[in-house]
Amino acid sequence: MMSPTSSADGVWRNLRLAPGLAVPDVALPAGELAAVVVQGGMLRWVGPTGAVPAAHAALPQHDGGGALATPGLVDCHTHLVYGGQRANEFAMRLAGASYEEIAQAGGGIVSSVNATRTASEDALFALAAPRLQALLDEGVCAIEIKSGYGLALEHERKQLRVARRLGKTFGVTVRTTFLGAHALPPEYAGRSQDYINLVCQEMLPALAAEGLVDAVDVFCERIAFTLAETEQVFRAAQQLGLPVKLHAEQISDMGGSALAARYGALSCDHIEHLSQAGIDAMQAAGTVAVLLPGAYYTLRDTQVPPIAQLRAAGVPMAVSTDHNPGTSPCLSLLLMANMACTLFRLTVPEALAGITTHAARALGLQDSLGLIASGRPANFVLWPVAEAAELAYWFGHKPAATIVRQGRVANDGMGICAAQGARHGA
Ligand code: DI6
Ligand code: FE
Repeated sequence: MMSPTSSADGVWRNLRLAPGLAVPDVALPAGELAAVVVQGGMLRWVGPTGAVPAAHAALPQHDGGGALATPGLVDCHTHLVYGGQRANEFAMRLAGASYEEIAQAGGGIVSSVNATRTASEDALFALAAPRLQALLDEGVCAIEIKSGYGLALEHERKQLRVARRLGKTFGVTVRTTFLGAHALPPEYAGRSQDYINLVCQEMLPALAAEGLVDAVDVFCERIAFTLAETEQVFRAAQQLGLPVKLHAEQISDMGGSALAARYGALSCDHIEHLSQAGIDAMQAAGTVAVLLPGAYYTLRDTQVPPIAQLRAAGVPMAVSTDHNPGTSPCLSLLLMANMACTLFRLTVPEALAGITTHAARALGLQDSLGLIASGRPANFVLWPVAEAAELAYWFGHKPAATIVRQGRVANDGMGICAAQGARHGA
C-alpha cells in the first residue's frame, strides 16, 4: 500500500519560497533562489542558494530547478474514520430534502454511526487508508482526525485507535479529537443530558487515560447539542487539561464561538453565522477561525462566513476539508483553497496560509508545522508551478509535487531526487 520513502537529508537548492510561508535564516535578495538544508530529518538552514554554509557541502545536493516551495499542507478538521458512505443522502438532497430534514428522519450522522459500529477496527483502517493516501498525495503532512461516529465508548475508542494507527503506518502527524458529542445516539433519544453525562464522566476520561485524545470537540447546534451541554463537555476537557475546539454557528448563531473562546479554544469551525461578539471573543482568545467551504458547497449554503470582519479583527483563518461522509466527501485540500477564494473571497495568500500556517495553529502545532523555518521537522512540498496563485487557481488537478514529510521523501513527483542520482539513506 505504501510507497517506499528515503531520507530527505541534503541541500535542496534553487527553490522559490512561497511568500509569507517561510522564515529564512539569511535574508533573500529579491529574485534570488533559496535553499533549504535538511539534516537528521530537521530543517537546519533556510536562505539564498548562493550562501549555503560550507559545512553542508558533503550532504546530498538536490536541484529544485526553480520549483515553488511551501510548507507541508495541514488539514486541521476531518472526520476521516467511518464506515459506509452516504451517497443516498446526496440523492435525497437533489430531490429537495434538507440536511436537517434528513437528520431528523434518522439519516445523517446516525446512519454513519450504525455503519461505524458494525465495522471492525481493521475494516475502518482499510476504509480510511486510501482516503488518507489521497490527501497525502497532494502534500498533506499533518491531519486532524475526529471521532464522533461511534458515540459509545468502545466504538469511539475504535475510531481513535485507527486514527493513531494511520499516523504511525503512513508517517504523518495525526492529531486526534474526541467528538463524542457529535450527535445523540439512538439509544439515548430524549435523554440528551444522560448522554452528555456519559461523555463527560466515562467516555472522555477513559479515552484520555488511554492516550487517545489530543483535543475535544462538540457539535453545538440546534440539531445537535446546546450551549449548556457544550460547556459541560468543555469543563470535563479542562479538568483533564485537554484543549477544546467547536463546530460552531454552522446553521444558526448559538453563541458557541464566544463560549469556546472563553475556554481558550484552539479553533471554532464552520462559523457561517458567527456574530461580531463571537469574532471579538475569538480575537481576544487567539482562537483560529476554521473555514470549511466543502460543507458550505455540499449543503448549497448561502450564508458566507464573515470574512471581512474576521480579517479586520485579525483572527487567523484556516481552511480545511472537513472530510466526512455527509456534508463534505472531499479529499482535496487544494480544492478547498480554491473554494475558499472563489466562494468566500479569501485572497490567495490567505488561502495558502489557511492550509499551512493557520491550520497548524488550529492544532496547537504552530511551533513545529506550517512554516518553512530552521529548527522544525522537515515537512515541505515542491510544486511545478510558476506562481503560488496556481495552487488555488487550478481545480480538479493534482500537481506532480515532490513531497518531504517527517524528514522523508514521501513522493518525488517532480523527479528531483531521481534526476540527481543523489545519495540517499535507506
Ligand atoms: N459538522 C459537519 O460538517 C459534520 N459534522 C458536523 O458536526 C457532518 C457530519 C455528517 O453529516 O456525517
Ligand atoms: Fe466537521
